[in-house]
Amino acid sequence: MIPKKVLTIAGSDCSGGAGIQADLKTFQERDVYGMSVLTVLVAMRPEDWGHIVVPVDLEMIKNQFRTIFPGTGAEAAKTGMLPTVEIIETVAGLLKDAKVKHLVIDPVMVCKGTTEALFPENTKAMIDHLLPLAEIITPNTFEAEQLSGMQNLDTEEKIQDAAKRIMDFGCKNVVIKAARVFPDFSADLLYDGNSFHWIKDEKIKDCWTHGAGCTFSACITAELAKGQTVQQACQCAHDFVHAGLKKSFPLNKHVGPIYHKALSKLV
Ligand code: PXL
Repeated sequence: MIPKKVLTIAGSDCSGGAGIQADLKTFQERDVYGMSVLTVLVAMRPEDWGHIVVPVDLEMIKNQFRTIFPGTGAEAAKTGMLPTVEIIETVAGLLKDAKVKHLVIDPVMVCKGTTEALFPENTKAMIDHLLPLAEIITPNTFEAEQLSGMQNLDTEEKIQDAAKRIMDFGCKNVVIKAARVFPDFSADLLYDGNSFHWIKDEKIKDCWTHGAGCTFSACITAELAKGQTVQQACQCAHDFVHAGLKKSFPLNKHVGPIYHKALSKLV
């Protein structure tokens, strides 16, 4: 059995919980062959966990991409942190030419532990260039607010409305991660252009969450590569992250990642 090949186009989180590191751990757990195009290096100051962000040279991003397309091929790809407008436009152009079968866009705008959007000017570039290519886009509620122009996504109706607005930018499916919104349950909303599908679960209180978003989109990418439907892939990603959150752990005094091995240890 040859495993399906999948690609992540994302940043390096040297602390290992998010970014490329989370994606590759997830790919391994989901039994697909992970490959990477590195877009940015992120380091964290040990004193306050402030982020130091260094974009990768544009030519080197193109060279890495060519190793995979046309050099190798992949069944599915995802994007994560794309640090500049120029990199977003370049990656979008490369993906368009490569005609990737399944494309998952994780519109990373913030890192956990920081409150401001890292690169606010990138939102428009994502909307213009990346969203029209996406089979599915996976914003959290903050990112969904930025993309939809809505505020305070704190009810099911508002979240559904935001999903509709985001769909208008040309993607085929939207899944909004709303784990923190409701006091008594965690929830993700999948919208396919016709109907709303809520995935609800028990609320996990006081858990560490670093890397949950990257892991969620990576799991969807892996499952689409293996031939699952979008709805099956989202349910699987929900279960994978939920199990990982239950076993998340403190890494140092600033952050704690989800545990990528949790689901496979359960079954
Ligand atoms: O969780 C968002 C994220 C994505 N990608 C990289 C990151 C982070 C947050 O730390 O470092 C590379």
